[in-house]
Amino acid sequence: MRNSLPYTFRSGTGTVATPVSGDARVKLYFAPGACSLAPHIILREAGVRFSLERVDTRAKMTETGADFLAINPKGYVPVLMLDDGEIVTEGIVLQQLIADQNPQANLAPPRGSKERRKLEQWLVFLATEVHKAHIPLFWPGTPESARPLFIAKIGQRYDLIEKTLSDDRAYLTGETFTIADAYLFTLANWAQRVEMDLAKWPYLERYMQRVARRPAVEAAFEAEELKRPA
Ligand SMILES: N[C@@H](CCC(=O)N[C@@H](CS)C(=O)NCC(=O)O)C(=O)O
Repeated sequence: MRNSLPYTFRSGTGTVATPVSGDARVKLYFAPGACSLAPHIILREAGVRFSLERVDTRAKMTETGADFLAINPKGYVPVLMLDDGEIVTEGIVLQQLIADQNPQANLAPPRGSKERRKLEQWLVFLATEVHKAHIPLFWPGTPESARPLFIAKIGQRYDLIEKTLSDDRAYLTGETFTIADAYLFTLANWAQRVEMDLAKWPYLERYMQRVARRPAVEAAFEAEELKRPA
């Protein structure tokens, strides 16, 4: 069945929870290569101590046998469990929380600033226009005839991103890597999976290579047992 296992980009061998630090204060529930890769990269960029727990989003079970719906009734990753047990869901909320709690990492401008509003617009654009446009492509029941429509819509969004990157900026909002870059990288990394060729967007393609070389990204790929991007 086509794309019946949307987020297992490479079958992982790990079957136990993956402690990243012996003194982890927070836990990220993730599925390999899914949108949870964005907060995973951000946690590493921010130097946060955290642990990982893999989720089977179809079976709604975690790798330790926990009922995932009891952790997040919405049934999807990412989920961040804070050190006091608070459960936080919704990717762009997690991303901003990690950035705001670790301002030294410079992953988001201060709240209320003009620069922050620009970043927030990118985050919402990525969540609602790019991320969500991919989801039907992962559903096993999506008719073949509908796939080109979704792919064309994602392509339109990449056209805009390409135009933004075409002034040779290193990252989406300029020369500084932000949480929006972790998110865009995670989403555009699905291109092969949904049979899109990023060569059509050369600035985006080069951007992907640039972000892939960041140590935090390499470490996140290794921890999620993902195949390294080309
Ligand atoms: N609104 C959520 C959507 C998260 C989402 O789409 N998660 C996907 C992985 S990328 C998932 O876990 N899907 C499994 C499911 O919905 O059953 C967010 O932005 O965090």
